[in-house]
Amino acid sequence: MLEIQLIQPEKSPGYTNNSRTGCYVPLGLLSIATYSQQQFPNANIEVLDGELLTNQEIITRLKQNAVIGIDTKTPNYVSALEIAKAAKHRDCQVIVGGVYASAIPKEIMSYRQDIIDHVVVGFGEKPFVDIIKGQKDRIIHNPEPSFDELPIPDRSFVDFEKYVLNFQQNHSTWNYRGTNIFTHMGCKYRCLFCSRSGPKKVRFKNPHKVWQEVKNLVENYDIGYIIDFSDTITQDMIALKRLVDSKPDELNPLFHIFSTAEGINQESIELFRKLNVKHVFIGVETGDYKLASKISKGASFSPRRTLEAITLLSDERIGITPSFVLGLPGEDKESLETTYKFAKEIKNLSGFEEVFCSALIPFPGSRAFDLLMKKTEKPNTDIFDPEKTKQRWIEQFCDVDYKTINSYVDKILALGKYTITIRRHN
Ligand code: B12
Repeated sequence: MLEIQLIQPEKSPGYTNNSRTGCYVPLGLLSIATYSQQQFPNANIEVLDGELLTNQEIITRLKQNAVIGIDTKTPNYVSALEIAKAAKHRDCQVIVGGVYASAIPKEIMSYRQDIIDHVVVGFGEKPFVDIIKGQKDRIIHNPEPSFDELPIPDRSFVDFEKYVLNFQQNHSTWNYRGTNIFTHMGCKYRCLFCSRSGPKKVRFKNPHKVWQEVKNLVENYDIGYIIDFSDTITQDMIALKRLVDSKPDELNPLFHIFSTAEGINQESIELFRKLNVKHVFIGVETGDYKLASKISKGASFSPRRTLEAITLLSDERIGITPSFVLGLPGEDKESLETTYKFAKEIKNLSGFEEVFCSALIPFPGSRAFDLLMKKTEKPNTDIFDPEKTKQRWIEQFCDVDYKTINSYVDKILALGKYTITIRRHN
């Protein structure tokens, strides 16, 4: 029998958990699992998630001669390699995909051809099935999504209730049964630090299909809070309006969405109200005007514009999750202090509970990574450890040291109750 195991590795050794850990189902893998099951009805398909299992537990469960698909992110790539190696020992076929593999497919293929058979760049559903059917190319590109042809991800491949309970436990004051979906992919902005591998132009899913998925989550899983983990929902107002207009009246879960400050105005606030938006994740990044102008987050991006957007949301009683990136080019002690004061001002204005803050990580695939590689010598490796790359970036681009930046990360995180960061502790 065809055995397929789809895996999100545990974060690499030393990378810590945060308030999001174990709360959200691995949707990309669920989508690949659902499509593969449709194509191979007799296959035995399993999804193993390193947000709930240790890498060791995952390795113990690997089957002999299975097809193994591994999702890669920069902070889990070392763990991904550990799994790939163990899978090869069991004569498995090993396929990797996800944001990290999509950014450096050639490096991966040249350093890991002994343990990795194929790298998929972009959307994985069809290429994964093609490989099982015999496609021989080692690197396969699929940059455009095929939302209309793909089935709705089937949540029964995972222990869905476990994620919902973790979400409740990790966000105790919200007391919602929450889960994640996505409505679109791709982003028109080119933020310095972003490495999301989506299509160049934003693509929204068919709104009726989105509501069908939401209906299923509300009616069959008793979900009351939906986190749309897409890129930025206000970047195409026509598509957003279409989504809102096709919402069935009787379907009213709360929504958590992502938006840039630029996209928040009276028109979008009106749509948020109709959508029942409870929280907006908003990239504040910095309180410093000069640094803000260097990020490429839209022509109007500035701390003033951000404050206007948050004021509009707060007046409407819509909560926010602000996100800060410290260590922008030219960052110094003074700009860090300015950003910290700005974060406190935002706290007073909005009373936020959830906050994201990290030192800038030049993820492969981001402009920051390219800038760093241009300035220093590109190491001969396929492993770009986030913490090390972060330190090299700070040395090259900032006028303040790593330790001081981290102390400000901690100060900003301390303003929130639910905190999200990416850092390795040794
Ligand atoms: C939701 C989310 C999470 C959730 C759920 C994770 C999940 N697997 O779905 C949670 C909160 C748990 C999470 C955790 C982390 N995340 Co996260 N996450 C996201 C987010 C916002 C959306 C992902 C999503 O659902 N996309 C929709 C689905 C359908 O697409 P997809 O997952 O990308 O999968 C498609 C393709 O990538 C590809 N694919 C993926 N895997 C595979 C595997 C194979 C074999 C194949 C063939 C193809 C393939 O095919 C899929 C279907 O088309 C993205 C940002 C974004 N907008 O993409 C960040 C993002 C992917 N996460 C990121 C990071 C850093 C993390 C953490 C390390 C953070 C942390 N310290 O906790 C952890 C790592 C957890 C782990 N154990 O590996 C970064 C990755 C940056 C990078 N280049 O490495 C991103 C890009 C956000 C960012 N900072 O910009 N994340």
